[in-house]
Amino acid sequence: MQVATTKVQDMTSGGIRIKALGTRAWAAAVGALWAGSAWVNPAWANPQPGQLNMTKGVTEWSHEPYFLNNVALGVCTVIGVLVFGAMFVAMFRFRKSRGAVAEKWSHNTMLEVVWTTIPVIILIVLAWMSTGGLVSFADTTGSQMTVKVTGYQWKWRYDYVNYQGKAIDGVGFVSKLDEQSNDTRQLGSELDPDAVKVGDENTYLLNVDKPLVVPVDTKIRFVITAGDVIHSWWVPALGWKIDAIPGMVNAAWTNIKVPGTYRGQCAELCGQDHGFMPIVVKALPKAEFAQWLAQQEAAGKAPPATPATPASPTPAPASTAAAPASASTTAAAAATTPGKQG
Ligand SMILES: [Cu+2]
Repeated sequence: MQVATTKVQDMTSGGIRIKALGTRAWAAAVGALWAGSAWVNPAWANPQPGQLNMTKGVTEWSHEPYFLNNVALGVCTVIGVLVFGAMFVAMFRFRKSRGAVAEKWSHNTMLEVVWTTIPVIILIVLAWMSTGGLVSFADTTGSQMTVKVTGYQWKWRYDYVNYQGKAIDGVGFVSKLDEQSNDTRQLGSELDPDAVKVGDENTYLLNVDKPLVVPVDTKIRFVITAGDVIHSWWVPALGWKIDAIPGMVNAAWTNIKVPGTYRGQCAELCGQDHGFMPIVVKALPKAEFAQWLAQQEAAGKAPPATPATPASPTPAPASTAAAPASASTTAAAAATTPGKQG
């Protein structure tokens, strides 16, 4: 099994180099643990009403935080039972009315060493486990696609930057709360939130007019920022959320394994309509996505641009001044200009 390859690995993430001990080994171990069972269960995708635990998610990476959460929850439960158990035994069995007399000693070195060392060990183990996960999560190298996500009060903008090594031109849109949810949420609308549905799924405040469409089985890099205040882009099924901060670009990646529609919300209190800027990610099989993208690119170029007037005196010198005379740049400019207009 791959777990044996526990080497110190160099990883680059947003210009920060992090050395992670055994990240791959850890990722492989988690992968092996969940392999086979999980990808195919759509019930693990979107959180359900009344669901207690996290969702396991549908991406290559999402099982890792799910697993870590369960481990940490298990540790907390065991500690809770032991500590509260000891407390209740002390309170009831050794109470004054039963004639208990308090001991006079106040320190026990052995006991103090033990109850300091054990938590330290637990914390180190948990930190080691989660650091490996965080490092692999932040490593966006080898991405096959880039999408820029920008948070605004109170909507999201998605710009498709590149796909499979090719730059994408002019595909980007604003994604905001769907009309039915928006009508229903208005004060005094008297519309029923339970009636807002897509199929059987109640999508009140969880649907948008234009979802972010992405392909499955593709390492997608998200670069995330904001135009006004801090937002946070969170789709539980992807396994992470990341802050969208004005003036900063955060990066994260995902690789969705199951086609489907995954819903999320802004997870940073960002103003009065914070609760009304949902996120919808629609993951399509690769062929369908390629089709969708081609349509979008065509549509982006379709609007009748200003008539081609190459003789106009102002643009011509400006463009020669901006790109002084390299044959290849001129050719590139010549190639792109009609493309954009046509
Ligand atoms: Cu927000």
